Amino acid sequence: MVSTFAERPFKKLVLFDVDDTLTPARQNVSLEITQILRALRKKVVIGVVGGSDFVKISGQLAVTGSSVVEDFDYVFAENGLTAYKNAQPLPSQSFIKFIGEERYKKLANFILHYIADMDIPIKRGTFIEFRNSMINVSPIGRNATVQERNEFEAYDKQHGLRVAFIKVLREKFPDYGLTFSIGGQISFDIFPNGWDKTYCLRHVEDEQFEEIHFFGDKTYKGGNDYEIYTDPRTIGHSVSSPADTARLLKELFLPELK
Ligand code: M1P
Repeated sequence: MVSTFAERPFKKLVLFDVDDTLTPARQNVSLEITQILRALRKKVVIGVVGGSDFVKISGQLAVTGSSVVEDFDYVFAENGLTAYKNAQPLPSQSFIKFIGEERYKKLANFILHYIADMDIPIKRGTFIEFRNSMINVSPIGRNATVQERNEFEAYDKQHGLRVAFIKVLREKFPDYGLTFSIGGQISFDIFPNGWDKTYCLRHVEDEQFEEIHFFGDKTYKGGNDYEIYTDPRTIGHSVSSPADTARLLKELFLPELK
């Protein structure tokens, strides 16, 4: 088989989560990380796999004027349900087709009632974000500002709102075949079982990489990096921030930059 990436000296793929791995949460990538990724791409194949949709991932990573699909060999948005290889789109999947209109309506109605009954310090707007391959549910609402996000995250750490919400949803909809995953600060994602970040690995099988590395911060059980981090097909690296990712990349792949 002729590899698409024959010019790279190592037949390895390095995949990255976005928030708190390549960028601060919901913010843009730094010049330092961009330069490290460029150096890394001369040696190995690189990809990004995020829970957010393509527009958001693109906004966070395409800050130097170029496009995210040109800066990464693989771009996997919504866990790889929206995917690009060499800037070309790969087949995608639909949440609503999987779940069906009637069952979705029951789920959405229950979620909105539950949020209406939640007594939290503030609420904003967009409590359910409907995406191609998942829905994202936020008790405060997705229109929260950065400051409001940080406050909600701290409040939730104390009160366990999202964990309790997910427990109720699991009990109420046991036969829906859904996974509930906390990936960020103010929300959680709901998608069909198996449509977690390991989904993206099917898109890279044909290249037969010798190693697939994954860097992520939410690698604990229940975090949205857990499944791909623990998958036998990957070598998982748990990081705490973009600075930690940079440090580890230099140690493992780029000793010349140390
Ligand atoms: O990428 C991680 C998560 O980022 C966002 O989460 P939040 O808005 O709660 O910080 C969302 O896009 C979520 O879907 C995603 O998993």
